Amino acid sequence: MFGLPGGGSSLDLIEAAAEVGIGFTLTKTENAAVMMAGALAETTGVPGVALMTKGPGVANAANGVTYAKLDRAPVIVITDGFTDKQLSYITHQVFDQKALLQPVVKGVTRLESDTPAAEIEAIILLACQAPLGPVHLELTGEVARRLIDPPQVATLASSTSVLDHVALQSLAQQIKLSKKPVLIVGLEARHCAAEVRQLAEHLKCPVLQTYKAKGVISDLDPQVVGIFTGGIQEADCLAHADLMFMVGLDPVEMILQPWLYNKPGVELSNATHDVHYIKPIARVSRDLKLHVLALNEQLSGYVSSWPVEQIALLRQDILTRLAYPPVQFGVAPDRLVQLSAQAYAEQKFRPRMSVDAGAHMFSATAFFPVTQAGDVLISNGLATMAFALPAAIAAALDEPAHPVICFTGDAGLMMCLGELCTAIDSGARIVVVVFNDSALSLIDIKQQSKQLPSRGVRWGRHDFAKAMQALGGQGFEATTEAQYYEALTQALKLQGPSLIDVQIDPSGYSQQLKAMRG
Ligand SMILES: Cc1ncc(C[n+]2csc(CCOP(=O)(O)OP(=O)(O)O)c2C)c(N)n1
Repeated sequence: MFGLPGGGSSLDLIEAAAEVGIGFTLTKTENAAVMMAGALAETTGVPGVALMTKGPGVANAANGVTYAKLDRAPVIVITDGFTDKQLSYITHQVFDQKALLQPVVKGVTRLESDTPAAEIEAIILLACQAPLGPVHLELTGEVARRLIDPPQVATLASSTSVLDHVALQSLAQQIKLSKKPVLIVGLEARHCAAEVRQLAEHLKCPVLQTYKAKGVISDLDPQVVGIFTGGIQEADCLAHADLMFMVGLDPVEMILQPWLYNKPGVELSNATHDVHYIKPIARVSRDLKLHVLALNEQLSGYVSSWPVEQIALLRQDILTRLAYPPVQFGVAPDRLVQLSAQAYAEQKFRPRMSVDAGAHMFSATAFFPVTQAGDVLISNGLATMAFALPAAIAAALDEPAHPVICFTGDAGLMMCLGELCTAIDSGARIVVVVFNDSALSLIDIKQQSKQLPSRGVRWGRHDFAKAMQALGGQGFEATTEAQYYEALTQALKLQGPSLIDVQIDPSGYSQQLKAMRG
């Protein structure tokens, strides 16, 4: 459980959780608490819990809850509330909390019925139905302290899976007819990675994965060509294909631009979405894992006709195009990320990363290979800043043996700087790597491309290494590749958190953006 308690139901909940062995991590903002609960849910598949006070606590959590909605994270958001009696005389901190969160939660409940255990069960099930997302539990102190008969043993009734034979057969048929399919893997596939890996092995075709799906099929696998965003970077690969085969892809994962590809598609997913870029010629929209398993059987004997060398060339070509141009000072973002991957390999750590919103994200997602599903934490659906640090902390606390590298811009870090204290207090094994370019670079390059004067997007240099040291953590500074590698090598040996402030020359970002999105 993550959160920032108030005086109502929060304290009772923390106490009750402790009694059954559920730990509580105190965060510095409610926004970060929901992000941490969501990040944990994204990596483990188990719903996360975030708790907070009423009024300002709820209002401050709204961005985090919106992340959980658009990034498909099942989170139980427990807020304090007012009783009807209190509402008859109190106006201080009062607003319609349920209405504030209503557009971004899948449901709300107050545990006021005679069967609160059933209410809890129903709300958790709702969070775990595709598309996964947050639910709101508004709990007054009075209701939290209510004594009830012990509930029957809660059994979360999972819905029974049913194979859609007809639709699956028509989908398999389309694949068998195609010579050069491309497998496009999306976020839902993180929870059936083994089955999707088997599928890729059958098809022997190029694989594109969304940011969140990176690692479903290991980036070290030669079939993995790169990232799928709906941008220009994957266009070459798709130009040579005759079928787009989308597995677990959620349209929320694609960038804000019209669909570029004039190719037929087939789709396997857990949920349908009212707004989508493409109308597949064959589709199954439920029980992804079951259908991937069944499809694997149907496809035995089928192999695509992609030459291995062509796949390798496509992969190399994307990396070449995304390379950062030469820098005038500091460290180039792509080199920074490549050196990070090298240090992980050298120390034999499983590569795990979180990344924030901003221009630094281009290199972080392209040049840091991961090998397991869930090892890239990124807010993509909402694409909110101030996500990478809380997400890294949650993932590190869950699996302390493998440090998490947190790639963040300086603005994104400043938006959640207090969470460095959470990392220090909780001993989270993370390395925060600050791409320090003293600018909102992603916005700066848009301003430049409009040929506007530089206004409102830059600031003086802040020293985040010293800030980390002042807070009681380990802070390093790097202005060269050698300094960075040395600092990271030391940082990865620590059992707790550290931060490396790296000087970045942002002049190459616009070229990289063009290579990615067109
Ligand atoms: C909460 C939030 N506010 C604003 C934005 C819009 N936005 C996206 S990236 C960005 C700039 C980020 O700057 P920084 O963290 O320094 O990263 P850089 O682009 O410099 O790599 C902004 C303002 C956002 N995505 N999320």
